[in-house]
Amino acid sequence: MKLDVPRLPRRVALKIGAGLLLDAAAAAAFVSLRAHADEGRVIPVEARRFKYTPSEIRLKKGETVTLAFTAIDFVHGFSAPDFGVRSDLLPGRITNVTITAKAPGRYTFLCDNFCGDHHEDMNGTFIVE
Ligand SMILES: [Cu+2]
Repeated sequence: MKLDVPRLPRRVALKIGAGLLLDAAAAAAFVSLRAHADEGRVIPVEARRFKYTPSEIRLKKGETVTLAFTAIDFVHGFSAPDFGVRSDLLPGRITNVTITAKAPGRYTFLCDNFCGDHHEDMNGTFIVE
């Protein structure tokens, strides 16, 4: 007995395949947008000997933000002890650090990679309101 398996014409099969791929791409884009939205607004911060710009960053209580660091002249560090985060900031790339401002107050962040004579002056403040 011959099994009669229906076969889709090749062009239709290709179209269905492409459609599934597009759906997968759309779903992936949606997921990455969602992930991005959860990381809050993006605040660009430049790190160079011996300062961060901006050095004062205002946040709202409960706000989650992503700090997008660009190191200009050295592998600076970023350490925010009150937020339990630190990162190396490599020149030539953007380093993203996401933090959540839990309680109002002033919190210091600082460079924790020795970067020269005024390294200890390289710091900044989060002001959470
Ligand atoms: Cu530094």
